[in-house]
Amino acid sequence: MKQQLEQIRTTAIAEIAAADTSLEEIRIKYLGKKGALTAILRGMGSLTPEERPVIGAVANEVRNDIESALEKRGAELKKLSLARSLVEEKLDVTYDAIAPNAGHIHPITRALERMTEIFIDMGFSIVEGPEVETVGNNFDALNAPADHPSRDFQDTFYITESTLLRTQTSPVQIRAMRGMTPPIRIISPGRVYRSDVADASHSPMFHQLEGLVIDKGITMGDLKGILSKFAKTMFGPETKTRFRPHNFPFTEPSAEVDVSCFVCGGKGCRLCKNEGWMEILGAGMVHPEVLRAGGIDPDVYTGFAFGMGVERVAMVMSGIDDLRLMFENDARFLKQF
Ligand code: 2U9
Repeated sequence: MKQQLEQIRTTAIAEIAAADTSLEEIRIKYLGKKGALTAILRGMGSLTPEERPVIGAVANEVRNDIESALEKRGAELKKLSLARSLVEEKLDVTYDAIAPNAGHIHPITRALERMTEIFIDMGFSIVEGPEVETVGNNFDALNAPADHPSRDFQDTFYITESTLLRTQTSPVQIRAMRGMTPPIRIISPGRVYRSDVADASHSPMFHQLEGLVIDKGITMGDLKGILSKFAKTMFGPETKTRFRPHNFPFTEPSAEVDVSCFVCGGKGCRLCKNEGWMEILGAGMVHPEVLRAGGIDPDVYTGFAFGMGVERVAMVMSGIDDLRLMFENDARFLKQF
């Protein structure tokens, strides 16, 4: 039996030393429940009481030797495999990374968020309202004459005789005025609808951002200050603003507002079509009749209002000259932003 044990030790240790992969099979072969050493230990019952401690001690020794040989070879193999992987598995740090397929913020949303943020920073609050409006809020309260062309069913999407898809966000501000007492300082961003055929500069749905300030003693100077600050923050600190007289039913006096081209600084370039200026806004002092329609006494309060098309701002900011690109949602176009 002693000889058998010695034999097991020699062959096991030789096998372990030669092993170059997993040692688990060898461990089971010798030390497992049905292993060679276990089988011998089981046979010890047939030994004499004198032989038993002698053979027991040898068997323990053989087990310890096999275990430490397994441990030693295990550590060697681990080192070897690390060394091998360091040589074989070279990392190419110049390899092109696979970019995650992230979504993009749409240029219209981006422009709208930036514009809104600038007015929030100047102390304005956001008001929102329904896209389906009454003719009363959309036209009457805004002083649009009964025969004003914008009222024509060819220009406006009527739902019934007295309801329509709002053509501007001003009715939201009419609603707000009725529920507030001045000072009022609000902006109304949102979708508006006009019965236009889509082309490079028209779309039957587009976004507006309008603003309204009402208090005692508000003047055209306040309007100029706010819009010039907005233009400088939005388009760059060198941006100038230019007011040209215009006519809107809801403001008096009214103006169209141009900003100096932020690409050429006013010299003339492709973006501003050699004008040096870009029209982006309309504005004016709120008409007394509109104040009255909003429940505000025009003998006590004055106010200014302005409005701009968000798509127009998004287009000049991203140098795009066809509005349809904004709505086609071609991923190849959107991915550029
Ligand atoms: C109230 C009273 C007056 C909002 C205003 C404009 C001038 C304007 C256009 C810009 C381009 C519409 O999107 S666009 O086609 N808007 O020129 N909007 S003043 O005036 C108001 C608003 C609310 C109670």
